[in-house]
Amino acid sequence: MKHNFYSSEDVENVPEFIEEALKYKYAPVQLVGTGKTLVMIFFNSSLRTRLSTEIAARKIGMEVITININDAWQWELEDGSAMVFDTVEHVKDAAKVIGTYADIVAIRAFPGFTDRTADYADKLINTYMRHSPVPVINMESAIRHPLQSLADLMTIREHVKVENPKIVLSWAPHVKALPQAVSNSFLEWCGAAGHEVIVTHPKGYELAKEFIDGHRVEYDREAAFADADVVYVKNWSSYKQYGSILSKNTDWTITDQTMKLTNNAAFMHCLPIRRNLVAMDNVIDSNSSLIYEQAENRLHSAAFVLKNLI
Ligand code: SN0
Repeated sequence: MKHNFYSSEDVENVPEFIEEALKYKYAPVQLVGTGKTLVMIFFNSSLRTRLSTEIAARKIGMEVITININDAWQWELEDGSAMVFDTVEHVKDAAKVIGTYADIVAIRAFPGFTDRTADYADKLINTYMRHSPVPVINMESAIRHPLQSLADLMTIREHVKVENPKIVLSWAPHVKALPQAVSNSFLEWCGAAGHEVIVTHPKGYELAKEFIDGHRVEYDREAAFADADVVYVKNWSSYKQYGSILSKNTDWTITDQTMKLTNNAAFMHCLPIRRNLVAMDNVIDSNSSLIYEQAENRLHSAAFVLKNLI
């Protein structure tokens, strides 16, 4: 594994990495993190990421310090700008200073949704990584959520016993404009693991080419769901009309009728899920639902990544 955990590109062999992460899940705990400190920096809300990463770090012996950025100085990302407005500290100064205290740094920073080019350059975490003397973990940046995707693929490997599963990524309605990060990373990691994904969504919700390449878009939802073995559901806002909500069409809510189109597919979602909007209670709570298995694997994916970086 490379110096940082930012995307699937930081892992040499993704299928092997998934297998090793699963072995590590059931192996006796080793205190490889003793005497080391993880600093977690949050620009946005978190439940699973915050708890699973902190508990994973503590389990292998690390100390953990978490800061919510609202409690700290606002960071400047541009080089050479005169900092006469709200930003107080340049990200490169923060990265260099934190790197003298911490052994690993983990960052969550969602997209701003005002400037697609800036969001897709993933400026905050990339600038931070460039200046950080210590490894950086992506805890969901503007465009990627690799810890989630690793846990998702571990879950598929463990629970979906079909040789070459048909995996569907389905858009679902939402009341808020959500990031594309979870969907982008799911496609990226599935591709690296050798799975082609059938992506289904209303017109206008096409994901960025760099993530959709190697996968297939099927606008006909029934055709997409037919014989599926895995249905991964997620809302995302439009990439084309960047950050917009183009549809709140509840025909796209996942119901037991939708699931009946599949080959008794596993239902997956990264959580938090808006119940009876994204999917109905009886789907979320069905025997085919893997949502808690995915969430549990967040602990093991984080522990495996931390161990590798140490
Ligand atoms: C985030 C997202 O990227 O979609 C985090 C998912 C792991 N989800 C939300 O922000 C949900 C917010 C809401 O209002 O439901």
